[in-house]
Amino acid sequence: MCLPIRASGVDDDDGFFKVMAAERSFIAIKPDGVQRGLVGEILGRFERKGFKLVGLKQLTPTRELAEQHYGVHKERPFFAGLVDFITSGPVVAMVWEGDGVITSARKMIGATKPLEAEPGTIRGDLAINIGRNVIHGSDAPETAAFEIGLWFQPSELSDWTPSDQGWRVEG
Ligand code: DAT
Ligand code: MG
Repeated sequence: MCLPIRASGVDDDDGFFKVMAAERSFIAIKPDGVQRGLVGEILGRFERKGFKLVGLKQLTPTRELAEQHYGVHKERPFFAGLVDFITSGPVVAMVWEGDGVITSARKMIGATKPLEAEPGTIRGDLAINIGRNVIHGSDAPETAAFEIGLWFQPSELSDWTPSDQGWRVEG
């Protein structure tokens, strides 16, 4: 299991060096998004927002991985179909980093039912059906930690500083 946060430090106004948590979220483009050629469109939205890509790979999930990932839904009637769908082809798995990325990514993704997702969101713009809603995003720090550890080895995640970081975040 790897943590979704990376410790970094800042000098605050009071002169003390404070340890800050760099927040991370697990985002995955589901098989429908890959099959429909939406990978670049979706990646571009997160890049343009200014979040930092720290992990990226394409894989077809095993049933075991899919069942663990969606374990919280295992009693739901749609679970079997959901696992069939998510294992049906390649998924683009990503880890994005930045303050507030978990909540912000959920806003960028939009409501679970694409017809209820606001225009401007990924699901609102690119999907119509709940069973083909294109993208997954972690919904809380605990699920982000679990999902990042499930899908990625620590060695697959990059600690790096974008050269334009000062133009994204003040300080
Ligand atoms: P989200 O993906 O927005 O976090 P969720 O965690 O409630 O939504 O459900 C996970 C996925 O399961 C969702 O993206 C699509 C599928 N799903 C959820 N509710 C469903 C339903 N009532 N019928 C069919 N699929 C459903
Ligand atoms: Mg969910």
